[in-house]
Amino acid sequence: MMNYKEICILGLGYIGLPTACMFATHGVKVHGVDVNQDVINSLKSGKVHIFEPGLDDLFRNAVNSGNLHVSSDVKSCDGYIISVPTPFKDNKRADLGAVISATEAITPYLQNNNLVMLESTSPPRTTVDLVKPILEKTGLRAGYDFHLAYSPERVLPGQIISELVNNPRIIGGINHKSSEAGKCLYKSFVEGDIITTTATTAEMIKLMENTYRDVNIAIANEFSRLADRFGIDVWEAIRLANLHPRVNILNPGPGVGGHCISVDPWFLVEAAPDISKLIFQARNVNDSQPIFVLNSLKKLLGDNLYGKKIAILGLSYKPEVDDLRESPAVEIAHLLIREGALIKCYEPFKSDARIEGLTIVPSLEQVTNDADTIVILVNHKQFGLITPDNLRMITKARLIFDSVNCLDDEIWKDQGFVVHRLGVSQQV
Ligand code: SAJ
Repeated sequence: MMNYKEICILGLGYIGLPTACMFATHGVKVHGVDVNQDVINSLKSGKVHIFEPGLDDLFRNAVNSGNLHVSSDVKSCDGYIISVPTPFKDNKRADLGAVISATEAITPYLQNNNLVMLESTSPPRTTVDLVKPILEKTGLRAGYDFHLAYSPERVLPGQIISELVNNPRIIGGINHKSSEAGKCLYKSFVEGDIITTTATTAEMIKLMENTYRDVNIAIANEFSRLADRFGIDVWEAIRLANLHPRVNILNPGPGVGGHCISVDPWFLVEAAPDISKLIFQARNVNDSQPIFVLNSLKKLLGDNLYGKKIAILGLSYKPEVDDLRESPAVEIAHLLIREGALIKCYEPFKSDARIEGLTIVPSLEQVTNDADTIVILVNHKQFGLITPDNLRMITKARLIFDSVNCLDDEIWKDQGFVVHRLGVSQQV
């Protein structure tokens, strides 16, 4: 069986970098490659360019082990892992440009017995229909001369380090030998089960997982709208419904963001629009949840938001991360600006963020000091810990819209504040 002594990881982002560090700290020499020179410069100077709990330490250990090197150029190795982004274009079609360039960058170095592993989330058949033909231009045959497989990354941002090691890992080879080669590579650090299947099944599994979650969040978001209409508290209703042994409704919120769940279902819709209507509808429900937040705010503040001073708490796409990609909170901030509201934003996990058109300040004091209304858009733990006493000292605002159910409105009411929660009708 193949022994992978040195591998090249193309793409040093949220998945590629932790994966590179993991291999390096488990005795595999890793040559990490990124096309972004700023990323390479930052890593070379010892600085990790993304926030993920535990990653700084893991990176330091990887560098100290002497097994991790980073560079802008690919080099000859035993194995290659492609871990580049697959965003979608404006027309909701997958942008596979980075996968194509990364695959092309490998071809000059590809040799007999090498393994090429795609990790980027991709539409079904990408490994066999797109990656394989590019690699075979070398004259080497996939599955015979070299191994080719797809392995979805399934780690949850915020828990990447432990999930990389402990989650079950799916390896989909284009044939049995390729699956076994992939298994051999990942067993250097994966402690969860490593299960083999075909490349296209592995691609589909990844898309099914995230689509399943998206559809389930969509039903929770739709429930929040129905609850608002019928005069009930959606959070209480969900909590009680979930007492049923076979029901587990997820949390409604301001929408679904991030680079995975709000993107991946489109890959299925793109590939087979005639038979993915439910997935399409769920995407639309989640994508329109920021408008529901806006309309809920209008119910509270009046239709005309012009000149209203609003403090936005939270811009990241979900709690406890610094990632603003596809964030519904950012979208809501833009919607409020379009309505003429005067807004300031605070994101504790990325206080130096810059987004065109938004005023982002680095503290709770600064975001609330001249606000009339406070809008909480991300369930960061620290927002749930804010007390009426804290706020009273720093702002005259007494009206709070809580889109994530992090405040107890009864407690705040007793302290002279009015808290409205998303999906809780104002006629309760
Ligand atoms: N959200 C809700 N309600 C919920 C749960 C989440 O509105 O009850 C929102 C979040 O606030 C966020 C979005 O959904 O905006 C997505 O967050 P998430 O925590 O559900 O997922 P991601 O995108 O951070 O990570 C997902 C994970 N997939 C699944 O849980 C099926 C992760 O395991 C994948 O590795 C990752 O996508 C990925 O890279 O594909």
